[in-house]
Amino acid sequence: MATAPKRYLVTSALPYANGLKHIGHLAGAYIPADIYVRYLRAQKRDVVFVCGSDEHGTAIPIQAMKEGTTPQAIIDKYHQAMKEDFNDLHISFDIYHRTSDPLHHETSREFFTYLNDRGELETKETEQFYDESSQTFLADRYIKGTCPHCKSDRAFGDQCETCGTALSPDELINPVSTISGSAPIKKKTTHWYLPLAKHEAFLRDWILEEHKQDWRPTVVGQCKSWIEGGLQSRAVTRDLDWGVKVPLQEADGKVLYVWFDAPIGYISATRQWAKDTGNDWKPYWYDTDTQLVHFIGKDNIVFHCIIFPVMLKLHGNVLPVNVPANEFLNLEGDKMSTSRNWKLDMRDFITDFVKKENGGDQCVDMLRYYLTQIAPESKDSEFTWKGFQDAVNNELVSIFGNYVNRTFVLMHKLCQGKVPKFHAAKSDALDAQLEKDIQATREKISACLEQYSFREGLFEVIDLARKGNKYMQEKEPWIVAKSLTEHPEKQELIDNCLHHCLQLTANLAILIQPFLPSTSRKMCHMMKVVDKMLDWENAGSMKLLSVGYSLREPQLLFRKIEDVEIADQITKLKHASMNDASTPQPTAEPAHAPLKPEIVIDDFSKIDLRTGIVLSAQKVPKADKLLQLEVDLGFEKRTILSGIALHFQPEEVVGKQVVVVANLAPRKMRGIDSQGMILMAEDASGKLHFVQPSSPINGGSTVS
Ligand code: B3M
Ligand code: ZN
Repeated sequence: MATAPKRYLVTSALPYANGLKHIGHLAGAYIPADIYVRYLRAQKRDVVFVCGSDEHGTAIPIQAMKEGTTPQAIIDKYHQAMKEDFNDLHISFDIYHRTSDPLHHETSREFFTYLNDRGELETKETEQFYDESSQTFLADRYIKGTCPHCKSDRAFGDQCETCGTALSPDELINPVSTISGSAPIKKKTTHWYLPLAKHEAFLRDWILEEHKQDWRPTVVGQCKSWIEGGLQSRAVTRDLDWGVKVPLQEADGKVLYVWFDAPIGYISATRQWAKDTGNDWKPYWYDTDTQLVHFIGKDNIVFHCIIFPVMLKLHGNVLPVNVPANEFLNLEGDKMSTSRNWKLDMRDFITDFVKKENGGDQCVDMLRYYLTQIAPESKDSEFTWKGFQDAVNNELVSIFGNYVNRTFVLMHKLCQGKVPKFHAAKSDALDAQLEKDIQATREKISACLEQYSFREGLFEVIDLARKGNKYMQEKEPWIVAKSLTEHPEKQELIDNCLHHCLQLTANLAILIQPFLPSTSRKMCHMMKVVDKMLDWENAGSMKLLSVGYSLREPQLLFRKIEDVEIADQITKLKHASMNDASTPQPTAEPAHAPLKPEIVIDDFSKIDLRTGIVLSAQKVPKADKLLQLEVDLGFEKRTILSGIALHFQPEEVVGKQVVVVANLAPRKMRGIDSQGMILMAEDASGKLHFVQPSSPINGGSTVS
């Protein structure tokens, strides 16, 4: 086997700081990179994971115009927001930098100067579109028109929004200025160009020969059609006042093209990381034993596989060893689109799931799970809320979570909460098979991750948990336990089964770690082991947990996703897209329930409202809407049936302060006397919320 390379530099595409990013971005460039990096770190390999905000280009001033503010305010707002969102979703960058940073300006100017001084750039005077009213040259997003390919009118000077084709302003049919809406004139201007055609032989050799096997076919395919379509010189400067100033006197009023400076942002980020941590950044960009890997979406392929590599080669840097670009993620049967508001922003998921009472880290891992399971690695794929619910409920909860939970429950019940001994003399073929499966799975997952096949790698982890369930089912320790009084020696069979189940649990914690880091950490807590156990080299061992070691009580790893949650999300999506972002709508009057007939104060004062605390909660058999609550009113405890089971899990309501109608006549439901009623508020989407005192208060306090 080849020796592992010295160091890795892993990058995720720098998102434009012109708006929040959606889960398509997350699935394309961030989650896979994070899995890869966590896997490398688990092997103690030297890896730096860089990203940051792309704060240049016409997209920024255009967004500022839309929001009626300055470009600086826009980048500050969205840089902060994106950084927080990535953090909330546990994307573990070593640095999240930004291209407005002076260090980046310096790095980009140095890069440009290096190329220009060596005659690698050429200048050309051409006629370009110009908006007379605003006295602006119309590059990129400053000009729009009809797409020559798909005839959509959402085509810009750099790309068609509808079909994704890369365009130049001259190709647009009926071009208009997006600043003034008027038809542009043509005006002469000089720019610096990167002559790609000169590097055709290099690109052919490097991509179409050297990497034709190990890069994704979709990536090689796109490169091939670019190369064969004839490589044009690319302008690397623009007439704009927003961006990195071109470091030449004769280039006054010009900035570097955003796609020239943005990828250099990977280098600036590495430099900043090195500065912050006292490391040397140079080996990461100059030593040939560096493995540079760019994670991107398919719309960025040409920049990362053709243009930036040519720049890197000319500048004497390392080239990427792979560019695992993903295809697109659709949403509920349609292309994700910011302009049509058909999308799920990372932030929306964070607000609606992660930061909800029953959310937290488990919801982060649920999203990471589903987005990896459907990752558009070889073709476009689709996010559906039903798919999300099925993945969580049928795989994470029913297979993985259930396996771990059963193992712990049985170990507490049948082995005094301790790791039992393995009695080799009683070992059988099932035990041996499980050992083999664990070994083989580690190898398979390693191979998948080394080849950037994250979907398949994740499948292998779940499949191993599935095998664990099967093993336990075949061994049936709970049945064996019934014959212990007559055959006490059978305890050894129980011990063997749970010993193996526990070692498998520890292995699963290692193997799931790159994908679902929080879940793995929760498992370590339950097993009372330190992070060190998660080192990848430990996977495959059947000695991870020592015999006699006592473990904690199980915690549920994942909750179920309820029907109402996904119904709410679909309603929200449809509602948002009706109120399309491009056509701001007046906010609709909130629908409200009609008022009931008037009452007098005496009517109201008959109702005795008291505060209480929920002591326990359980589902009522055969009544899917009811929870049976035990509520402490201070002076007495009450059993109350409440119709909230579709909205809350029993464990979520325990400990809650509530307001109870305390003098309501008892009512029998499902054979249980309900002694009161809990007050709930219902919002427009039908979601229930507890009516509560604003701060903790003794049970039994009056409410009036
Ligand atoms: N900001 C475009 C994008 O987000 C661009 C990526 C830059 S990576 C160097 O699709
Ligand atoms: Zn088009």
